[in-house]
Amino acid sequence: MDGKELNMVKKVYIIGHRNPDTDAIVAATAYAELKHMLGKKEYMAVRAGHLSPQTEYIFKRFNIEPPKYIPDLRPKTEYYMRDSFCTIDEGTSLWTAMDKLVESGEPVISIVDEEGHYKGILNYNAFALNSVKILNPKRNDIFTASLHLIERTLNATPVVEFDPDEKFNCSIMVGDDDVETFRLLLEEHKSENIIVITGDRQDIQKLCIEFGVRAMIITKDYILPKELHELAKEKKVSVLVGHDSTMTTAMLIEYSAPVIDMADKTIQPVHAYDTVQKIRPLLAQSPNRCLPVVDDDNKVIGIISETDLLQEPNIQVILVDHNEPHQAVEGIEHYVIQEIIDHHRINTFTTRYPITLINKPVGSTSTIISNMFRENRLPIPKHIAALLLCGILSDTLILQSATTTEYDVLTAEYLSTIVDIDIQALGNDIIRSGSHIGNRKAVEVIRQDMKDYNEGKLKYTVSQIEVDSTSEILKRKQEFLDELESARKSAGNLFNALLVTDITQLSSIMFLASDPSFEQVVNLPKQDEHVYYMQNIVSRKKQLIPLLTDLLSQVEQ
Ligand SMILES: [Mn+2]
Repeated sequence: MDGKELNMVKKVYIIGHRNPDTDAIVAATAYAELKHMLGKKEYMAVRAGHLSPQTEYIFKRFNIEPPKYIPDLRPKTEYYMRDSFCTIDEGTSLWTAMDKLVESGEPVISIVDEEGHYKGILNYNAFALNSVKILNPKRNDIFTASLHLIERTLNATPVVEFDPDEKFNCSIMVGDDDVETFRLLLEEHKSENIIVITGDRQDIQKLCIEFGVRAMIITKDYILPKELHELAKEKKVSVLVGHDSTMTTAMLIEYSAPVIDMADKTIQPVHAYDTVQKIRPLLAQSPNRCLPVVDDDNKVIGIISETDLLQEPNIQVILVDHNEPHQAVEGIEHYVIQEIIDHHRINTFTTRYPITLINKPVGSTSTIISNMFRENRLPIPKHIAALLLCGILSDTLILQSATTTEYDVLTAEYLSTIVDIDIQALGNDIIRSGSHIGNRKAVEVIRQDMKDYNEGKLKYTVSQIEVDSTSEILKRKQEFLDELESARKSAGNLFNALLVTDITQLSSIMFLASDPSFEQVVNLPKQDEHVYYMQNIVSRKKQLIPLLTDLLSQVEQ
């Protein structure tokens, strides 16, 4: 497989703007449902911010799970790692493990315990280094193994066997001396777990069994005589019979050590949630520029190398209800954007690939999504129709805002027949659910529906809230102005504004915290110090933003 295939797109996030309003959240939810109905399961609605009180009310009312919250899309390990990888159980013999390492073609294999927890890595460096230490003939051939591991490495058959899984330190000896000389040698190593490799020398075989060595390995398929077989059972001496010659057996047996003894246990794995920025230097320092990836439980779930970071990430995105980069979730520039579905002015990204860009001058993104169901000849499920209707009514102030088109009205009527709820009644419920300022902090109200804008080098924000009456917020005027001013200063903006729309009057007031260079060109009727009256203005994007853009052109840059 090449890298492209390995990093196949696993998930496509459908996501609205930061500080999402109802339209952004329901459009994402409904569009993901449409994709699922078309058999595309990899699409998933997510949200780039907290639910506003209105959106929360709607999801609760229709008993629907809101999209998952994603605080940012900064590149993370899980978006680049490969999840096709092999691991080796820590008890596997070094011989089998090396075989697997060579076969995998990877520079590194993770060693895990029975439950898949990370224990260390096997790579060629660790093998070479530990070979010098462990397979060193000066160390008297002492290494750890078990009879089972030896059997598997040598392909040997046990004829008499005791405690095959017990791990012990072995001293290997080759029984090729004269019997008396060999007896002295055995005496010398009496305290150790001796494993003797021997051929068809029955005198040596008998000596070893009587002496009570830990195990005896008979080479070249020689047969153990019946009486020695009985004696071995009696003396509890294990006997294995292998196919190879003494020389090959002596060499292979040392590869029976469990692989964990040859592992590099100093290498720390990376976490799936680690940012690419964090793991880049770790990869650069790692012996093979390649590291295992673990989950919260320290279980190995993938592998990542420096080359993987050069591939496209395995997630892509669809943007709904916005197209300006600074309104999108942080980190968006790292991903392929498949589609943009929106109803705002175009001030958008350049893309690397052709994309589906649907932008219609209608009252809500929900209107566009509703009609995509119809274009695909798919029935709109009742709960999705309810969400989409709320999206339209919320964005158009119950079909009254200047952005409302005939298309929105017809779509809302169509949806209301599916949901079987009166448009005006539902509209009143949802507008009211979002309009209570009550005891909420000014900062919370301002951030709930705040959008960032750029005009050349000038930056500003406009927040909006819909209310039953402006008197409550006017009583707390100073608190709101102070909050706008401190947010403006910390962001280095020209101004931060809050549009307070009175849904009973279909007019607004605007709180403005501004640099004097802008406020002096604002020629709107003043209702109070830094508070302007905006007759008949209810739409931020269609009425207020063009007006502000005009005023901005008069500011000396
Ligand atoms: Mn919208």
